[in-house]
Amino acid sequence: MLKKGEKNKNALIPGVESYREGTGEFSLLGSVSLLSLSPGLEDMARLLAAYLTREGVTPVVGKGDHPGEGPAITLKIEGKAEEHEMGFPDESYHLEVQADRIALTAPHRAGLARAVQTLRQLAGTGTAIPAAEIGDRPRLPWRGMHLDVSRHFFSKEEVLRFIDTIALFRFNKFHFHLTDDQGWRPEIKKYPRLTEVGSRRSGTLIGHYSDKPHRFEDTPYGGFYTRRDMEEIVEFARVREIDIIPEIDMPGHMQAAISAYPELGCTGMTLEPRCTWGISQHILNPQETTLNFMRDVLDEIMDIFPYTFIHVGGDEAHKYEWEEQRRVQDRMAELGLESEEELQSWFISRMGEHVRRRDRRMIGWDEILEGGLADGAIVMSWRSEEGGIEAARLGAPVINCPCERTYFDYYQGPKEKEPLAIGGYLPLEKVYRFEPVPAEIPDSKKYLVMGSQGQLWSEYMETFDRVEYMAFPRALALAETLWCRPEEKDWEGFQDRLPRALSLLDRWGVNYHGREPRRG
Ligand code: TNX
Repeated sequence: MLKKGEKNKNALIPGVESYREGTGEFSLLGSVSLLSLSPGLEDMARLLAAYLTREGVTPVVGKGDHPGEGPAITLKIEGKAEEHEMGFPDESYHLEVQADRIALTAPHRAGLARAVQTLRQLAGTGTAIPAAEIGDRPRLPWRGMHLDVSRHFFSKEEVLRFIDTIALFRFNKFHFHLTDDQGWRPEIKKYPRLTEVGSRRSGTLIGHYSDKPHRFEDTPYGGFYTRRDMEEIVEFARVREIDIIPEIDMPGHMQAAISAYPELGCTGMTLEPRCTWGISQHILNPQETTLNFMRDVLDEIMDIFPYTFIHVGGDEAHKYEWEEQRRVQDRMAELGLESEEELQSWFISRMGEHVRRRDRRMIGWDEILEGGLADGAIVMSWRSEEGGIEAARLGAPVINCPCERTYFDYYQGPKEKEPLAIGGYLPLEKVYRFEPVPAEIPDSKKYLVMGSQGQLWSEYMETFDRVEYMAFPRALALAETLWCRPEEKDWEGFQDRLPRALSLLDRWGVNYHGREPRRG
């Protein structure tokens, strides 16, 4: 990691742990052979080849244990992977650039995937890469970005593009917020009405939710992902060693599903997917048929998304309907539960058991602590850091993503100069200075904090261009905060490196805050 005052020659974001300058440079003009020296790396070699082609290099992809004449780039699994106490793969890597060779080595594919992205950054800044030796590894294993595709829908192509952009900054988790009151996005074969009815709303709020009276744009709005789309997204992320965390938000935030299948709700009322923002008061009923329905949904989701972590939401569930409905009160009595919070906790616990049966782990927003934390659950602390501190005290793993530091739907500049956003104020420096492991957690429990992630709630992000505008460069600050150890972080150095990183975004056609308007 380059220290303050150094020239930040490599301009990498996140900064790397060690960088030693060599002599000479590897030219990016002309042809280069690209060799995978270990089995099973062909996909990664092809990915790197595609990146380099964009930089004007002509890569010839091959296999074998020994590069021939001429410049070559090699990929190899090498060394003993370190065991992580939470079971995450070793993401360390080594990258050596010489005049006619670039060697990428890592003990695990995950590290090699990070090395590929570091090389993608190095290649994107000129016609040659200066000789150097890089040794690198992340501080924290959970470095994520979240995207809400319910409030506004983003196409498969846009989602792929987003994953490819966050990969560039060595993120390794993509939290896919697939369902909410305003639209159900994943196709579920067993329950086709979820997308037939639940993916389309009749209109959308104009302006801010707090502007009264509410005005609506009456054009129907919708979109969903077919199973094939989701499989393609999974494959795209797999090559880049990014895990996708699908979220099916329950028992609140379910108005779109209840619109499609009214029997899931408490009142039997005919509903439509919600056209405005804010929180719906409609909630799932806690009958066994509803639980089975959700188990079926989770089964299909787990068939599509092969990763360990499954998110079941649990946030902001208004419990009025539970309080008012005789049927629900009877159910509570039958289950021996004393409060609606306990009922929510019971509901979430049933989902947790289901997920565990398939050897997966359940994540929920911090509200899942209320009424008792489900066994084995992981807590995503968003309202503040308190939920995370409490969860760690209970011995539960934590993703620490408090809104005041990680909500990229907040304003990033003076309100008068920015396009409409939800509110709040989260400038770049405040993201950079975020310490993801709360000091209040005793040292012996700090390992439970797996990391953090940036949230992109899309109420006020009508287009994908706006998503990128809100995400970048704040995601770069977060990436460095999660990758580098606190003593390696350096706000001035980060700012020096930023223009080069932004020029990479320009090269890849990614929008960001502070970008010069496109000409012509
Ligand atoms: C709270 S964060 C929500 C979302 C909203 C967001 C807006 C969380 C778990 N729930 O439903 O989109 O605030 O910032």
